[in-house]
Amino acid sequence: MSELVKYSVEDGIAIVTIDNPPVNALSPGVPDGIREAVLRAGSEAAVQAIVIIGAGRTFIAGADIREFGKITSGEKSREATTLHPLLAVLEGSPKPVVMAIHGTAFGGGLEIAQAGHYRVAVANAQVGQPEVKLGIIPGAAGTQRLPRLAGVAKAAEMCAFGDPIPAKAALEAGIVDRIIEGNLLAGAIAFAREVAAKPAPKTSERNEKLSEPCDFDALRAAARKRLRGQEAPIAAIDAVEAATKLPFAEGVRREAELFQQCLFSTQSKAMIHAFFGERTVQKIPGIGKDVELLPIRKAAIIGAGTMGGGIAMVYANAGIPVLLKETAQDALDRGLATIRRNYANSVAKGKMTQEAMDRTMARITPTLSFDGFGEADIIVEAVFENMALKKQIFAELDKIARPDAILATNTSTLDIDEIASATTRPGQVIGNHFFSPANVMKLLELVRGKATSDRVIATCMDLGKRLRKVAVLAGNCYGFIGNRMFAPYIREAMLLAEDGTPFELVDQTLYEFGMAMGPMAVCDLAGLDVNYRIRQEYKHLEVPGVRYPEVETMLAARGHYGQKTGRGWYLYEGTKNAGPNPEMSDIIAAYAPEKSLPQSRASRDEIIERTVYALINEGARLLKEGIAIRSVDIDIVYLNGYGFPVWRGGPMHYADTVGLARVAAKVREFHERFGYHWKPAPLLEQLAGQGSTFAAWSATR
Ligand code: T1G
Repeated sequence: MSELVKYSVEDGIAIVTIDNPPVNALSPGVPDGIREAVLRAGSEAAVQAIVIIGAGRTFIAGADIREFGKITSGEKSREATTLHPLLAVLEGSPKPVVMAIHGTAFGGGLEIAQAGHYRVAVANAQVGQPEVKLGIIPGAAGTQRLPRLAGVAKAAEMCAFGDPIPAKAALEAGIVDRIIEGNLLAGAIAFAREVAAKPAPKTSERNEKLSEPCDFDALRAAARKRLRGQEAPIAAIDAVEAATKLPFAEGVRREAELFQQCLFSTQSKAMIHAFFGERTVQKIPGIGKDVELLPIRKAAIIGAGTMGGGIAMVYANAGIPVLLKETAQDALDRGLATIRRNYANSVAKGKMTQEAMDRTMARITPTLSFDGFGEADIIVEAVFENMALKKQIFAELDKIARPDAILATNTSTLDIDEIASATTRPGQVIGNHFFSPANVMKLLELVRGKATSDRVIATCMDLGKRLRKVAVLAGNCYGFIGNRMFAPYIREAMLLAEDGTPFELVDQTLYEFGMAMGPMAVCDLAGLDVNYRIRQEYKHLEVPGVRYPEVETMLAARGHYGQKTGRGWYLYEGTKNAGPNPEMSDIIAAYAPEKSLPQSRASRDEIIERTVYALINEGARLLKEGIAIRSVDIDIVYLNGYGFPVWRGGPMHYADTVGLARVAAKVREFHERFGYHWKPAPLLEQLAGQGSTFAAWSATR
């Protein structure tokens, strides 16, 4: 028996244990190991039934995703990795096969479990077909067996959206036969004894649920809305629908056709890139797993505004008691009221019980003083974006915080080193840039100053996971990774508008490209006053003679700040967009001739190239400067903080997909047409000239 799959017999019950840490993926050797073990059990007279279980923390979590690249590159054939021979042996076993599930039975793991005759699970196990999150669909008959176990509508929903369900729901749906209390293996063996003498039910022959109603077109519409632009969810629904129309074997063939189409799509390559990217960014060159983490048991937040209140919720949600300090009672009361309202909304939507809300709220202690800050393991400053104020606060913290406490700033653009210079412990100072709303957005930009210690970085990276955030480490520059790149993206969107392209067309085009919102709508959401203030603060840095967008500044100067005032690029009724603001069109119509701006309407392609390639060009500069460690770090920032479509993999993966030669040629063209801002980044030119990619260059870092 292979090391990956172990075999033993306990009083007539064969036990097949998969031992392929960390998640028992179906890596080469595992499917064959299971098949050999089941065949062996079938041939041994003493064996009456078979239990299949995962070692370590989980049942099988799916196919080995790393194998897909070998298939799409032609290094391996699809046939070499198919699970169908194993599925046939499982379902055809003369002795009943009981699947014992703990942890996550996902993808191929659940498909193997479905080919078994029975499934038992511990209460905190989860089952799911999350393949669409990788841009593919179940490829081992999951779309054919799951409707036979759970019914067509439930199966179609699980395959289309990829969301896992807990064991109890799986029991109710008919996917799991029993919840095991206590020891899973013992419970599974006892269950196996019970069913040993009974005829083993073959899932592929259980057709009674296939006639259950399912509105496939309504589900397709829901998938197109919720997973806008993604192809795999529709393919998954098509595959499940085929199960209701075709015999099992033909349904499996239809599933295989759809799986193959998805596997070779650019969307799947992008989404697999994103999956591994979220894990790659946790690995910091030069900071190994041996670095001892600082214990984080208590936190303190300074500032109970939108950001501070959201950050306090993040800590409370993670089970970490947190002090929340303000300077005035009314501000503190407003902050607490907002937090309470947010939780109450979750309770009203059934996302949280009242008891959980009360327990979580109790972890937040409002205060007007620094009492208790001496016990905090991490203190996060979340006050107004003003350097003098931040330095004053850090100077005070330097006196009252424990020497090993982490002093973090939530600044979105300001210089970490300058803030750290207000303390005697710059090694303990780090940027913790949350994205608004902090209790919702997944991205957390960690910003290392010159002196930030490895221990503080490693601790904040680990803490990011506890806070259920995707943490990415950035170097210290204006805007770090996200905002530094977003500035040229927004600039180009506005210049397109000033040059005659209707700004609502700019927004619509980028929305259709896959961005969560168009650039002007984003500015209205963030508040035009934010850009206005930043522009005033940094106007002295603007290059004389170089053109910068003006019309938004003109609108903000009139007191129109977007959603918060009801008028910005668009008109608003509450948060509802009530259409383009005619006043903005008037401003542009007056401004263009005044500045002798030639007016032309850009094509949709040019709108995307002018905005997205501006992101890419700046991203190439960040890479060269070391502000971003790898191109995938930039991608993960944009996928989790800026609404970039996951099925395009992020701006740098998108550039690699388009081809750097093509991107560089366009950047050079724009440089000729628009000058200064479009100076091609040297790294982009270099890699384009070499026929290379950002990913390949990053792999050498
Ligand atoms: N293949 C290869 N590596 C995997 C993997 C997988 N399926 N799942 C996780 N890893 C690696 C991961 O990259 C990380 O590596 C380590 O394991 C720990 O993962 C045939 C075609 C199971 C919920 O989509 O959702 O089956 O960084 O940090 O937070 O029809 O991993 O340590 O080097 O995420 O405890 C379907 C994907 C595949 C499940 C555990 N299955 N994995 O989360 O640990 S397609 C999935 C997860 C398929 C079939 C189709 C999560 C997890 P490293 P981790 P975690």
